[in-house]
Amino acid sequence: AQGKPIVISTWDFGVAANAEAWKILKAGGRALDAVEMGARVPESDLSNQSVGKGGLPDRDGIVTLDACIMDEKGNCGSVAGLEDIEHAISVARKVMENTPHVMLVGDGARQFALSQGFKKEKLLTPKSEAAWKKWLIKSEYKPVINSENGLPSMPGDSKNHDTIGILALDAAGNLSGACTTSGMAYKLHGRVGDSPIIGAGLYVDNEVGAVAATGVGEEVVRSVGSFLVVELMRQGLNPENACREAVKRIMEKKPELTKNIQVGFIALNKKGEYGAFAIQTGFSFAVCDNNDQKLLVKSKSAI
Ligand code: SD4
Repeated sequence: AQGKPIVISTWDFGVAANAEAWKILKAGGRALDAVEMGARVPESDLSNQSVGKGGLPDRDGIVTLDACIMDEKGNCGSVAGLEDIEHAISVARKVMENTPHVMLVGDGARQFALSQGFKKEKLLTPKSEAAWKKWLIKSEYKPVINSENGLPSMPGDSKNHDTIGILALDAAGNLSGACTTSGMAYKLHGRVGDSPIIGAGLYVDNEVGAVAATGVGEEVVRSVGSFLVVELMRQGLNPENACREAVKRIMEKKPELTKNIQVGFIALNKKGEYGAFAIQTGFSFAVCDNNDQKLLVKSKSAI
């Protein structure tokens, strides 16, 4: 499939995010606005415990958000370890547009958000607090492979989700991307994943394509994953093969570790062709264009 406009997003909740982004794209709007508005959907959705409000906390019980955004001109903005603010992606956009910087962290990011008019909110919901208290009993840090269809975080919680990465190509032919998450549940306080790191969790090159990552962020940071996938597309690989090659490199470095973790990439090129690849099966991603709104699930295919 190919064409424009088009928007693709990670995981099942990408469907709802795409629907919001599509409102902007179908009206001829800018990819940057589309990805921001799309990313805000799971940020406010309390039913997922991995993005924005309602996200699972770190091991000290504090919800800290990581997010970044990048536009067609190579402008980017990012926040890491952001507390008390629901829409990390919109704060990242303000960093991009209203400061001379790319990245703000921790209390500085929070103060900046408040100065920009964002409201202070309690991000830890009773449901996530209960999950954390249950986790404290054993205190084992074991990232779930696909929280979409892997182990529930607590009884009765059949659906949990991961990071949202969302990539769009607008009617004008411009690419943008956004990535937002509460990070790995029960991480050390102060841990930053791949999602707010330009080149790791997200990369956009308007000449070539856009890429976002999900899964265990440490492996994505180590491989500068999203930048790598963009560069592989520049060398001529189609989006799926570029994602496959990046996954393969991660697996080859650590064959033992990668048996038990998930890392996945989604990619969209300048022509509107898209693809994805992940270490483990069950990686879902959502696609929305003029023809269709669909959810695709990657089954295991050869590396
Ligand atoms: C992180 N990449 O903080 C994120 C989490 C994630 O599927 O995507 N989980 O490492």
